[in-house]
Amino acid sequence: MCGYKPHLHQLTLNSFCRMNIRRYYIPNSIVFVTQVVDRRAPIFRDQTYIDLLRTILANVKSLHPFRTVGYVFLPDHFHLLIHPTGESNFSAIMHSLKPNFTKEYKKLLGLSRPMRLWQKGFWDHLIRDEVDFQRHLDYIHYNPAHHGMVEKPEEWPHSSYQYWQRRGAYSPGWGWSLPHLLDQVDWQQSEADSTE
Ligand code: NI
Repeated sequence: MCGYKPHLHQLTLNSFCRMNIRRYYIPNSIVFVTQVVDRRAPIFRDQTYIDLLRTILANVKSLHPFRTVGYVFLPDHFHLLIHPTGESNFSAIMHSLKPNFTKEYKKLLGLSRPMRLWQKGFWDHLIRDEVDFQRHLDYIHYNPAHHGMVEKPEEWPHSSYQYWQRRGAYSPGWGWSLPHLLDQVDWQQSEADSTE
C-alpha cells in the first residue's frame, strides 16, 4: 500500500514513514479524506456494498492513479489516506469515486430514479509531516473503536489495520484505549459531522 515492501519487519512505523514521506510530500501530498453517506444511512453494514466500494476504488485507481496508504470502512462513512501518484489529485479521485459508486449501487438495487447517496462534499486534510501522517493513520485504525463498533482495532475487518500490524507498525494492545497521538484530535471535524 505504501509501495515499499522489503524488510518492513525490521522497521518501526517512524522509520518507514521517514523514508517514504519525503518522496510523497511534494508535489502530491498524502491526503486524509472522510466521506459520509447521505443522512448517515448505514449502507456499509451490508458486505455487498463494502465489496462494491472496494471494486469502485480499484476502478478509480486505474483512471486516477493513487496508492491507498490506509483505509477504514464504517457502516455510514469511510476514511481514506491516499497518495495520488499521477497527474491526478484527491479531488478528481473523489469526484470519480462518488458518482461511480452511486451508479453501480443503483444498478444492483434496480433503481432508476435520481438519488443522493453521499453527503455533499467531503472532509480533506493534507498530511504535513511525519507526526501528522502517523496521527491520521492511527486515527483510521482506531476509528472502529471510536465509533463503538468494536473494542479493539484488530476486531474490525474493514480497515488497513491488519496490513500495518503485520508489518510491525503496531505492538499488541495498541488502540485498546485512546492512542496518545489522538489526544488532541478534533473528532467532529475529521468525522465530517455537519448540521446540514
Ligand atoms: Ni469515522
